Amino acid sequence: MKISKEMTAAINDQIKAEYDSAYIYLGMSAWFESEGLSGMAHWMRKQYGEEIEHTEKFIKYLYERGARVIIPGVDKPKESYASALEVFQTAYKHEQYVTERIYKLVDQALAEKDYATQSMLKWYVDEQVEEESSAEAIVSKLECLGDSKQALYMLDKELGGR
Ligand code: OFO
Repeated sequence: MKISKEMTAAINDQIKAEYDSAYIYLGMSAWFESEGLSGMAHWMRKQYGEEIEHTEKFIKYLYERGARVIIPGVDKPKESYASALEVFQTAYKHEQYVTERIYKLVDQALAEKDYATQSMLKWYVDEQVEEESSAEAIVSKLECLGDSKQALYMLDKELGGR
């Protein structure tokens, strides 16, 4: 069964969203480097790599379905932040937004009775649980640290081990 034009367009749109995510995290990584927080910069670079993998998974899926992939332009990410807490709060909010997008894709696949796309999307539904929970856990830790520079550097070291 051929994938619909509408589903193909929606997945291409999600490919752009995943590239945008990758760039957002790369931008966050660059900001952490400029702040001397190399562990957090490393964590964000790893996240960048994961987003590229998410992108490539969608691209491969469209190829498998014989559909046309459109490689998108990427939005320029934000350059600076007020604090490490703001960065991770932004990351957490962003992942909630991506989850909503994935759920909309699932809704569309269900409406179209596109069982193959539903099955493929299950991986992303599960992945988003992990994405949200890891960002939220770091937000909680940063909220506990308050203004302690020492605790911030200890957390930085911990995140460098990702
Ligand atoms: Fe691709 O999950 Fe984050 O954005």
